[in-house]
Amino acid sequence: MKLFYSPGACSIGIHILLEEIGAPFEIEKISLRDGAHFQPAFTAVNPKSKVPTLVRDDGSVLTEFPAIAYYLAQTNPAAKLWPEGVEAQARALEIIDYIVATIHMQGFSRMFAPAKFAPSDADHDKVKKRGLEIFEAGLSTLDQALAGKEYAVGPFSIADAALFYIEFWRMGGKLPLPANLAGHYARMLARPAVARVLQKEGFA
Ligand SMILES: N[C@@H](CCC(=O)N[C@@H](CS)C(=O)NCC(=O)O)C(=O)O
Repeated sequence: MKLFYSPGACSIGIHILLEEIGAPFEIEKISLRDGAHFQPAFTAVNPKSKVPTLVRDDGSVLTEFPAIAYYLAQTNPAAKLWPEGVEAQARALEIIDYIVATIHMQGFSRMFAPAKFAPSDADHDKVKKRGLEIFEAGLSTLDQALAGKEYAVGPFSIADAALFYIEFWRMGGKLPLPANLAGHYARMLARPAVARVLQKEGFA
């Protein structure tokens, strides 16, 4: 298996899941900053020009964070990445969808790619401001959901890998996290798999 990632992008969550599983895998850096995701060598693999992109052992390509996380969890049951019981499973999916579809796509994307939301440069500051509001409201909602919990829905699961990437973005910006997320982020940093990923992606 090979993961195409960009350092510190949302692909870091999938990278963590692969490290948690512990089976051999390859990684290939696609620097979003350098526009490598638009180069033919990568669009031939994923025409969506997005990371995470997973190429499986049979050569087939899987995209979209929730789909990749679900696939890895289901195909590696010993790693216990998929929560037990329908309630915890539904809650994990609820958190992942909120992170991907709302906090990331609606909030963070407005902050980092305002041109996708407003063609005129004159509107970009407003778009970025709205993105930050959505991002912060999302963090606050998730902080409440994490109250009294070590991990998102019980033991470590795919939901925690998604949570980590938005926590990482916040701390990368050196802005504080709300208390429950700060505790979760610290627990994530203490996991050996997370430490290995941060080192491999050039953050340690
Ligand atoms: N919905 C996708 C989002 C993936 C995504 O937007 N990834 C970002 C990096 S965090 C990316 O590749 N952006 C490049 C671009 O949009 O040009 C998923 O869940 O995997």
